Formats: sequence, C-alpha cells, structure tokens
Amino acid sequence: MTESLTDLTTHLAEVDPDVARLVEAEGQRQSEKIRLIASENYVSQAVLDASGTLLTNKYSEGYSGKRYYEGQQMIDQIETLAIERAESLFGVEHANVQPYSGSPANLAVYLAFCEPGDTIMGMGLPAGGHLTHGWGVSATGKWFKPVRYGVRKEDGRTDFDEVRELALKERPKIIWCGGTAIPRTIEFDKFGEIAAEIDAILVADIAHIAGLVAGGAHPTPVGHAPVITTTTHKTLRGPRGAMIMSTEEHAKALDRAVFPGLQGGPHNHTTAAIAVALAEASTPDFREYAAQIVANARALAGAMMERGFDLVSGGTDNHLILCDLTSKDIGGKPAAQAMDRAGIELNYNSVPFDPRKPFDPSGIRIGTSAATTRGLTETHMNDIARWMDEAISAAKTDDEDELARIAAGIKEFLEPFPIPGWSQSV
Ligand code: DSN
Repeated sequence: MTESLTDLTTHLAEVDPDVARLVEAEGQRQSEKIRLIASENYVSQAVLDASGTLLTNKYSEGYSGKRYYEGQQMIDQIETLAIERAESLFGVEHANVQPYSGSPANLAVYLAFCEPGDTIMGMGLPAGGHLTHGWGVSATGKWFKPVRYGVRKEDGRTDFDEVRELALKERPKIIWCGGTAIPRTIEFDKFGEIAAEIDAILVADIAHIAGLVAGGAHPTPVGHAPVITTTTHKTLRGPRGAMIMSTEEHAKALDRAVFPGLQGGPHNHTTAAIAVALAEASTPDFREYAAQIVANARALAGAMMERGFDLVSGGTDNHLILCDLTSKDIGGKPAAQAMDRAGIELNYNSVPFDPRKPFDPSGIRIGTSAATTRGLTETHMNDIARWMDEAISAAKTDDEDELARIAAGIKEFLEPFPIPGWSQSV
C-alpha cells in the first residue's frame, strides 16, 4: 500500500494498486469465461454506478419519514422510489427493500411469524430447497422444527400428494416454496391451496426466478403466497440485496422484523441500485431478456441431452438446469473444477436422492441468465454443450492441454459479447 492512502480524493488505482489489480483481474476473468452459475448475472453500468455512490456514507435506521438519524432528505426519496417500483413491477401491496441479502430476508420472515420451536415446512436442500428453508446446519433448522418435502424419484417433480399429507399431519406455521436448484415451474397455486387448508402462511422464495416473474416468463406467486422473498441479483439483475414483498396484512410484522428485529441501517447505495434495477426490469427489453433466458436454457438442455447428459426432470422450464453426472462417470466437483479451467464457470451441486456428500456431489447446476445478458442466444447453446462434454472427457484423462485449448476457444468466442462494467484497459 502506498503513502497516498492518506489522500482521500485519490482514485483506487493509485491509492491501493494491490486491490485495483485484483479488481481488474476479476473483470478480465469474468469477461473471458462463460458464466453459467445459475445465481449470478452481470449488472448494468447504471446499477454499478448507483452501487458505488457516496450513499454508502449514510446511516438511515428506520423507514422513510421515521428514522433515527437526521439528514434523510434524499435517502427517504430513494427508498420510497425503490419500494414503489417493486410494488408496481411485481403487483404487490407492500415491499421492504432493506434486507441485506436472501438469508437475512428469510430470517426476517421467521421472526415475523414464528416462535422458536415452531414447526415450519420447506423443500429439502438435496431436492432443490434453500438452507434457510429449515435445513439442519442453518439456524432455521436448529431453532425451528423443520418438516421437509422432496421431489418424486421418477421425474424430479414436486409430489403435491406428499406435500399435502405432510402439511396436514405436521401443521407447520409457514410453508416455503421455491429454492435454489429447481429446474421446473413452481406451482404456486397448488402450494397456496395446501397452505390455506391448514391456515399456514405460504412464503414464496423467488430469489432465482424473480427476473423471470418480473419479465412474464414464469407465473407470479402474487395471489397465492401472501409473503414473497427474493434476492435482487440473480435473474432480476440488480445489486447484491434482497426484498420482502407481501400483502398489506403482513406489512407491519415484516417491517418490524427487518428493523429493528434483525438489522441496523439499510445499505442505501444498494437501495439506490435496487431502484435502478427495478426500473430496468420494467422495460419491454427486460421482458425480451427474460424470455430469452428461458429459450436459451431450453436450447442448452436439449443440446446437453443429445450428448447424453442426464438432466433432473428431463429438462427445464426456467433459467436453470440440474445435471446428474453419474452416467458420465465423473463427480460434480471434479467436473466443475475442470470446466472452470476450460473457461466454463458453474457449480457442483447435489441432485435429488444423491448418494454422495454435498461437498462432493453427483451433479452440476447450470443457469443461462448471465450468458443471456451478454447476448448469447439459442444458436450458441450447442457450442456450450459441446465444450462441456469435451471438458469432462479431458478431465477424465487429466488432459490439461485440451482444457487450455477449450479455454482459448471460449475466450475468442466471447470477444464479440462484452460484459457491462469492464473493458480491456490497454
Ligand atoms: N447461493 C445461492 C445460490 O447459488 O443459489 C443461494 O443462496
């Protein structure tokens, strides 16, 4: 670090070349690889601009018009703008844009409606649910009594007879639907009927599909789930953050749970960036984007199946593909690591009924939202499936030269598809 660190007006590259170099290298890395991590995306320059503002300097505990610090003239307007845009885009009565991310948003839901020890119900992690839906290692699985539903072995789909039977027997206070590795449409109406039968609150966690819901490429939970949580950075393509949306009936309880229940001051720079992302997601362009994400995922799933990849549920309805690599005779982790060396970035993932451990599972998870942001379309998906297949074959024979050859090909292929927010600096 240099002495100029004491000069508070000097830019990063001069003040801290170590951090600047790593940020630059990360830009290069993001630019040169095909990003297929289902929960990641590339935000717009405008979202990046808002994230990097001096709004980060401000404390704003409380809500618009009722804060614990002075100087909220602009912050109140920004947060109100974000709330109004969320309410209008998703068609909800209430939105809270303060949760720091998805897990704190989900924790706030528990705080609003449950007491420690209450029964709660969600999809099990190996079936595609999220840690915060009551999985054992999460606080939500320790502090509440979790009941878990899964998917059918035959077709990888939710078994609503099982969900209903469990719900009637265990009578959970809240039921979660949604998750992190669900390649099929979430049937909010069916979950809503079951929740109504036992007077439970249905909570839809739409973190993965929020952009698809906003863009009309996935059915909305509104009208079925009175409480909806989402992160803002996946298909919705905003900054790292989260929102809780609800009917007016639950607004106060949820607001109180977020602040003062769980959090202190909201991250105002993130709130501004969420507002920008929500405006972007309200445009006709974003509707086209959402439809293209799904078209790309379907095309990629088709191309993968032609190459003998075994997909959970036999395909996808959304942005996400879950692939069991058992038939390819390789674990998810070595395959994901080899693909990363080959310029394809994704994550290893458990598959339903996985006999292997979560840290060394049988599958990989793939998503098309980031690649679609770069402008890739159905015509490119066959190449991606081929590169994945080639990388797996190379991994099995420890052929590092072949992985490097694929990486070089992908780098060249991606040159006409720049990422927002970064450009080669020479
Ligand atoms: N880590 C997120 C995902 O990848 O789906 C969920 O927390």
